[in-house]
Order: sequence, then C-alpha cells, then structure tokens
Amino acid sequence: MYNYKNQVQIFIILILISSCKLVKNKINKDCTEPLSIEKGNYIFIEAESTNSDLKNWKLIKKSDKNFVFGASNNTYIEFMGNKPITGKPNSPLEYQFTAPKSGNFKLMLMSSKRLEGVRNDWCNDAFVKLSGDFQSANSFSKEVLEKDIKILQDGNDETPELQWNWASTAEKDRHVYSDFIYQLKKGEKYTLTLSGRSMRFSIDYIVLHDTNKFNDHQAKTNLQKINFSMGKVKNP
Ligand SMILES: [Ca+2]
Ligand SMILES: [Ca+2]
Repeated sequence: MYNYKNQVQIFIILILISSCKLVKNKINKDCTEPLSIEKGNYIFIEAESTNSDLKNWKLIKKSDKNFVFGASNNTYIEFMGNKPITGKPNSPLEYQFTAPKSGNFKLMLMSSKRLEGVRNDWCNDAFVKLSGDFQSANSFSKEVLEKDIKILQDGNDETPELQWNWASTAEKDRHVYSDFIYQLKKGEKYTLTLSGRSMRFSIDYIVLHDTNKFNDHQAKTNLQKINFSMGKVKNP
C-alpha cells in the first residue's frame, strides 16, 4: 500500500514537471517569434564582452556584495574611476558589431546607479561615440557622434538606485537633451566606444534597435521579454 502511494506521488510529480515544461516552451515561443534578434531588428551586446582592458571598470558577478539583481548573463561592469558627480572620459571600452541591415538604429544601455548616499542625479552617466560608415539620424552631426557625448539614465534623478534602468538620453550641451540614432549600412562594421564618466555607474548590456520597426516603448518591452525568454536574465 505504501509503495503504491509512492508511485502515485511520483507519477503526479512527473506530470507536473512535464506540464511546466510545456508552459515554459510556449511562453518562449510567444516571446521570441515575432521579435527575434536574428531578424535584425536589434543589435545586442553584453557590456562585459569587450576585448579592451577594463582599467577602472570593475567586473561584477553574482557573488559580489554589491551585485544588482537581474543582470543579463549575471554579469555587468561598474565604473570606479573619476568622482560620483562627474569626470572626463576615462577607461574607454570598444565594441565591434556588424549592421544586420540598413536602417536607423537607436542606442540604449541597460544601466544602474549606486549612490551610497550621494545626490540622485550622480553616478548615472557615461560617454559614448561611434566610428564607421554611418550617418547621423538625429539632431547631431556625424562629427559630433564620432566624439564622446554624455549618455545618462532616462528620467535622470527620478530613477531609483540599485535597479536596472534604461540610459538612452544624450546631453551634449548642459540641459539640452537628445538621443543617439545612427543610420547604419547592412554588412558594415562599426566600433562603439563606451567610456566612464561618473563613478559607481553600472552597465549590463548595450542595445541598438531599428527605429522604423519599433518605437522606444515597444523596443524596451520587447527586449526585456527576449532577455527573459532566452534565459539571459534569471528570476530570483
Ligand atoms: Ca549625472
Ligand atoms: Ca551583462
């Protein structure tokens, strides 16, 4: 009798496991099919996957005391040079990528700030520049986009610390805000350079999305779904 009950329990557990798997696969399918990275609507780069010397950027992993939960690949980089308020471009990191198709692509960073008691608008920015055969698709000239421009968290002082938030706002002149949109050519190689500005600013991944395909809100929502479905971001 005891053995029989055990067998029934095992059977029920097996059914539960297999049904969970079905549900999981279905969710993955729903999330990835209409918005796959392969279709070339996104260029996705882990911030930690650079061949450059990290210098003042620190690699942060799950075992680190200050790890901010939810990072893609469970790894990200935190800038530890300059000061929490600001500084000159420091510790440049290079990322090479090939445009999957011709079109206008907008740059966004998944980012986090660690204030340790300083003001809300500190620890929240970096610098970016792009080189290669591109044209500007926003208000900046190509020459401006080829030099370091400050990129800060969307919402500036309103974003909560120790959480992942988008950074896609450009600030070239004080309090004049724009974004980073590049007109890329299919098959061309580009180099994006990310440099530190304020201390304790972290970057998890870099993404460029096709602006003709998605607006900002759609791109942001889709990307978070893709990350979960591909297992890049782990649940607690
Ligand atoms: Ca700032
Ligand atoms: Ca990452």
